[in-house]
Amino acid sequence: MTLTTMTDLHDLHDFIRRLPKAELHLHIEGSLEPEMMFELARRNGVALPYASVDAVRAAYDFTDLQSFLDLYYAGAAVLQTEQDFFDLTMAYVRRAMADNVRHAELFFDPQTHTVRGVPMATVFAGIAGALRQARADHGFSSRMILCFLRHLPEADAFATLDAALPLRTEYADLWIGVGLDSGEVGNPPEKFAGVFARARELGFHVVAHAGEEGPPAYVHGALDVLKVERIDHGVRSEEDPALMQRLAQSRMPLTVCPLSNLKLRVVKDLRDHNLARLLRAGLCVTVNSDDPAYFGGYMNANFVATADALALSSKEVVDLARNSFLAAFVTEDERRRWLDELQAFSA
Ligand code: ES4
Ligand code: ZN
Repeated sequence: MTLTTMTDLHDLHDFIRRLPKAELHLHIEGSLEPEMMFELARRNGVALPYASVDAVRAAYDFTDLQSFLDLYYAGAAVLQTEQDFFDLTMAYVRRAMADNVRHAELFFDPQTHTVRGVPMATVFAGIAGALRQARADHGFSSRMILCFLRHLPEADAFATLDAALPLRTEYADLWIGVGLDSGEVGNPPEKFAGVFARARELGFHVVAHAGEEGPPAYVHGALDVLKVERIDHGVRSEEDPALMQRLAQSRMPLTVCPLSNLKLRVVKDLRDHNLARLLRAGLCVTVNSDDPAYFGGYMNANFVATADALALSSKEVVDLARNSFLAAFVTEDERRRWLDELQAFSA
């Protein structure tokens, strides 16, 4: 590498770090760092099947989505009190702010917690408490998206929505949408047609994971049956040219998570990732961290690794950040403010 290209890369990395951006695909339970896992296990008297923080990190050698989910659900068992959810969320917000994330939409999985006897109200209070404090103290903007676990029956999703609805008024400033996550293959969007119709009638925004490990048909299903407003991941859409046309024409946002796709072996090398091709085909692509404590990096790590592996231009990096604000579930005033900031930054 020549000295000039090294300087250019350093400049691009610095540019990425300072770039204002939004994160739209983040599972708050996936931001549980091993250090906090140990701290909460100690605080709550929970036994962990690991001898040390290093042993936890060593276990993060995944072969596919399910091999990750097994550890992710086990790790979440240390989350018990409102303070635990508060601390988890505040730790994420600090990392996000350090990466110049202006706005974050947090996925949370209530079923992972209610099944262990943690009340729905405890989960909401802890996460929302931290997000409200971050807004008051730092002007950090956020929203919450309740995700249904797709490996469980639709009836469980209905019960989860019913259990959360009494809290809607109290958290109206934050809880604005529902999503669909967990093991994709064998659990197509159509399984959740009823509960998504109900959520839409209630005025919630709707998103779903589709085309991460599942086929393009699941992306079609999420669009046609669930009527989602964004596709989470969606990288396998590239296998279906008609779907690519449709996504480009509608500017349907895709919340792509490059380091997640690498860690879960959706791609075997970041240089094989199709993010740049999707972007260059006119799709509304965004970059996100998914489960940063498990996949090796928060927002800027995802941006930097992707820009390097795919030789993204500074214009493309700005396009990715602009897409994140365009795809956010915020007021037009908020959107305008961030787009103006981005414009001024990149001028
Ligand atoms: C997830 Cl990467 C991913 N895919 C599907 N469901 C999830 N839950 C947490 N991370
Ligand atoms: Zn995800």
